[in-house]
Amino acid sequence: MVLVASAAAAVALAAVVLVLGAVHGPSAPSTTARGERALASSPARSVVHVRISDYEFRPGRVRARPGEVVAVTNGDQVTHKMTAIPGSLPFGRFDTGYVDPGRTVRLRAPRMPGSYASYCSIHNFMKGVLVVTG
Ligand SMILES: [Cu+2]
Repeated sequence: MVLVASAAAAVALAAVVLVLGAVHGPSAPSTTARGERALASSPARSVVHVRISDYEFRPGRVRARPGEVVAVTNGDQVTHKMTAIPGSLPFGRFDTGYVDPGRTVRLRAPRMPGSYASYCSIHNFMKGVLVVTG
C-alpha cells in the first residue's frame, strides 16, 4: 500500500515536473536575453565586472556607482577574494568571500563615494581600488 502510494506520488511529481518544464523550458533563454538587455539599458541596474587572472584584479582600479553590483569573476586556478582592506579609509564593508576558480561572486559597492582599497586576503599582495563615483 505504501509502495502504491509512493509510486502514485512519483507519477504525480513527474507530471508536475513535465508541466513546469513545458512552461519554463522553452521560454527561459528568451527571458534571460530580455533580462540582459534590460540590465544593459538601465544604468540603475547595471553591473560592473572585475576579472581576476594571474593574481591580479582587472581592472585594478574599477569604477562603480553607489550601491552598484560588482561581479567578480575568478579566472585563475586558485581561490581568491575581493575584500575591503580593514582599517583603510574611507571605510568600506564589502567582501566576496571565497571565489573559487571559474566562479563569479557579486558584491555591492559602498553608498558613499570614494576610493576604497581592496585586496585578496588570501594573497594580500593582490591589491585593487574600488572607486565609487559621486
Ligand atoms: Cu587571491
